[in-house]
Amino acid sequence: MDTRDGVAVAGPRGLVGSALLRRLAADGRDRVLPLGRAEADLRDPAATLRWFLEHRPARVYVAAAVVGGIQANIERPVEFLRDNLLIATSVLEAARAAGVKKLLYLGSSCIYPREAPQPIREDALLTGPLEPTNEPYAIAKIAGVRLAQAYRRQYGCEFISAMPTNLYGPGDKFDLRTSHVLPALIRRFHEAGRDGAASVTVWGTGAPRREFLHVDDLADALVCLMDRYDGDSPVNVGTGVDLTIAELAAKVRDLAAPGTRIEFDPSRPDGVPRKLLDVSRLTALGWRPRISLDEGIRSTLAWYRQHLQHGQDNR
Ligand code: GFB
Repeated sequence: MDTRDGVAVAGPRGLVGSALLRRLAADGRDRVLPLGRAEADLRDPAATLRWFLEHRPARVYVAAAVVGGIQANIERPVEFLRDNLLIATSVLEAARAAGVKKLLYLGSSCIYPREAPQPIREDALLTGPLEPTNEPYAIAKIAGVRLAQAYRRQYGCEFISAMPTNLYGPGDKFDLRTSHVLPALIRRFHEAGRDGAASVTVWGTGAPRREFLHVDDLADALVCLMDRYDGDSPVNVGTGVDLTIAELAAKVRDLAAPGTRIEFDPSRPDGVPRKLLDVSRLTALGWRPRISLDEGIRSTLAWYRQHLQHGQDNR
């Protein structure tokens, strides 16, 4: 019997994977097969292939990756480059060998050139030098995207890839040293409110612009792409709207610790000056984000506070 009726989520316990599990469970259409560290070490091609041959999923979302904020990228370049390369090579090859019908590989908006024209179109890939603070991660993700395209061309595999913008939401990492900016701000302002601190220090100049997408909107977009898209080009996933880090900090402050003064620490890296995606390819498929940034920050702050209360802070 061909049991290829399930959908595998590689990286089911991360920010993206856990959102995908929620989205797929709500859908109820598919048998969902979590593929995390407990199931197989995805850096190991033989272990990964064994899992695929045993479970034979019909479709696969590749959300497994070593990820982190600007500081983690600077401190651990080997894991960001090596582990992400290994994950891409072993999962895509196992999916081909096991006859997976469709696979969606997750890239990232940071794979585009640092000076790419804004909003960034998919065809800006590899047209210029990368942002140095995340080059190892970007190189691994570019290799993954190119590998998905190579499997399409050489083997006719239905492998596609998506480029999400900066993500946030429940289940994120709130470690101040290694997290992305939004969870770090939520934690800093929450703690400032709790301790009655007069000010909060935000890294960099506050001038860089970023686009933020709630991870539940991302999961919805990925399901849409899995259902409706089959092409060689990666597809950007974002809201099409950005703001400065200073504006973002003010939003979090107003919700978590109104009245707190914001100070900037320009000795910390700013990273890429702007990173706004052109999302016209995705919106042409009829997809739109549903969660506004204000609503998303409010619900993520509530999630953080609730999980702190239960002693499950992600430190
Ligand atoms: O989210 P973030 O670490 O990643 O930083 P990138 C975004 C901006 O927020 C930078 C500033 O300009 C930071 O200097 N920032 C301000 C802070 N305060 C903080 C803070 O407390 N923590 C952090 N982390 N940032 C990442 C890549 O780049 O984008 C990853 O390094 C990934 O590989 C991700 O691709 C989507 O947007 O600069």
